Amino acid sequence: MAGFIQSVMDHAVSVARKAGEVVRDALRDDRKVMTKSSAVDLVTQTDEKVEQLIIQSVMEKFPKHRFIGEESVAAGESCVLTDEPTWIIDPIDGTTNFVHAFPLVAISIGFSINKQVEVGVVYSCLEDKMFTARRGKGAFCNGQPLQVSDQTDIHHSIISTEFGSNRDPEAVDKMFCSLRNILSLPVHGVRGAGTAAINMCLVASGCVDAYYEVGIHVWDIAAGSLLVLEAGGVLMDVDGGEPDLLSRRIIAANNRTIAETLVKEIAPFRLPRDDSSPEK
Ligand code: LIP
Repeated sequence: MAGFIQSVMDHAVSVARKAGEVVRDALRDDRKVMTKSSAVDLVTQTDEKVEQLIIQSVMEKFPKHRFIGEESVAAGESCVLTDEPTWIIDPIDGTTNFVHAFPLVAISIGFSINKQVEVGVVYSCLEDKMFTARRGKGAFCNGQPLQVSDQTDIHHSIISTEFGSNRDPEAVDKMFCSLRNILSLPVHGVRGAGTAAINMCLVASGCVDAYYEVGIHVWDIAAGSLLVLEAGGVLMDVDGGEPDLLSRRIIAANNRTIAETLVKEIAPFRLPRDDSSPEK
């Protein structure tokens, strides 16, 4: 099993690096921007091209494995996580950043068996930072070990979050209520990388003490969730319960003290789960 997991990790790193070259090349071209669920939920042909590159490459080596890919789901494929070996892919995490040439763009590849993430790879391709984790084997950036911060005082912390593409007035009110509550604690600062995966890498790296978001999808956070855990951090639902990668809500923190403090300040709202059947 260990050899198999390592071969998955090696392949994920190799294909993420190839995908990063495609993304960097595409930045030099005009990017045809399309929209999905709303006028601010962006997708480009590069997102679709990179996802197909990754899926085709994996299928050649692991023909029986399953996939959950952001753009495949957007095209109508189901988003159901089974016990089968499954690659959970966000071809470009930070698509809005990519469209605007904002320099934080990641390829995020998680791999799960029995619904547990065993490998996480996040390639911040404009920084050339390869974040990797295998369950039980630690988390690394370009081969250097990662460790979350040891901060336990929320008043001395930096928190990251994103506002996503949801512009529903009630959702926006909840997001800003959470932000106001957290800023007023006070905290040292709030940041947003524009990509869930890189926000989680920053937690794993110890330079952000916690990241939370309501609205993300499993492909945004599968790889980053393992990076945070393997760097010594914790995952929690925004209501303090057990984390659920398909629930569209997450807190990824350096420790439970910081996470539980955020739970008290976040105004949660519910969204259809990633694996909920589309309304008829
Ligand atoms: C993005 C996430 C981010 C969220 C954005 C978007 P994408 O992923 O990384 O956390 O706020 O709405 O979902 O769409 O760039 O792959």
